[in-house]
Amino acid sequence: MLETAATHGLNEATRRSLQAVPKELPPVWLYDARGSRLYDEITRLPDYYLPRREAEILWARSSLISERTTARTLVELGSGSAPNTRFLLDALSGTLERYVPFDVSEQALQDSAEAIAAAYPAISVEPVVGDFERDLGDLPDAGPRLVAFLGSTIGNLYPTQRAAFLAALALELGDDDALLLGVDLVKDVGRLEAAYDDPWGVTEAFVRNALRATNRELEATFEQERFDYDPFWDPAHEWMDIGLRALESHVVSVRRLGLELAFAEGERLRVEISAKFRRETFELGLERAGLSPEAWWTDAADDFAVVLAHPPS
Ligand code: AVJ
Repeated sequence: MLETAATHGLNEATRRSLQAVPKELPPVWLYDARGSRLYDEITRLPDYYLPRREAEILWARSSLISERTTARTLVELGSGSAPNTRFLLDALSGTLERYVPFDVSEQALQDSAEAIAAAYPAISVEPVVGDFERDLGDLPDAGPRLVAFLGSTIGNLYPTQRAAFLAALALELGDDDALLLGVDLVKDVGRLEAAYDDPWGVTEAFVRNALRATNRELEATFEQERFDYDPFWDPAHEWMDIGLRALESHVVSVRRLGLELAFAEGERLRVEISAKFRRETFELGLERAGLSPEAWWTDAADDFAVVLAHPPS
């Protein structure tokens, strides 16, 4: 693979994560073409309630969102295959001219861009391949813009990363732009753990796919049989800690990074966190980033929230 500025950034982030304690892989490795397909399968699992709760909220609130934002451009960060975006595209049909899906997975992006372009011929679909933590400067500027970040993907970020990301976004947004966030809420531990450990092994296959991707792209030598799938709820941080645990002590090399990684028996490799939120602290975080929370909508069961925020005028 050719080393571009983008892969260089990812490679260096991967090096830092693998040398951290605990060892970690950046979650971006989850979303190659196969990983994006597996994630689509996750969204249909009975215990993975997130997309359905978000759909319930968007279904009820999208016309209000449309009235309040009158968006001409809809930017969607981490769009993936973007099933819930259609609620927004439908509701915004009176003002919307352009849809800009933004994702790291080129394949998922192309597939969803084509599907949306076919279903919404009046809208110009302008996909951007990028990492929302690095490439926010590349967004088109025809306002009013609505920037949507759905599915609780923001839960993948650590608190400091989240703060930096929201602050960077606040600087990008103009007076008539708005931000729409989907966030998963703290709830019963049993339900959270069930959402990340299904009996069919789809979630496990999705997480293990990060090892396949790094083996392929970084010439790493991870062996699946030497790791167990190990997701758990971390009550102190209020996030799901999702990763793998080494079954025996062994060494993994990551040739393209020049790393030899020694795993002890029982040592973990974290692949992602999935933070869960509470209203008060989440809104405080928005304000600290320079954003004004304007609406907090939840589903009937209070499982999930959709948040509308503006840059302060
Ligand atoms: C795509 C980050 C929202 O955290 O729920 C699902 C990823 N990982 N099952 C989540 C995921 C395992 C998902 N996000």
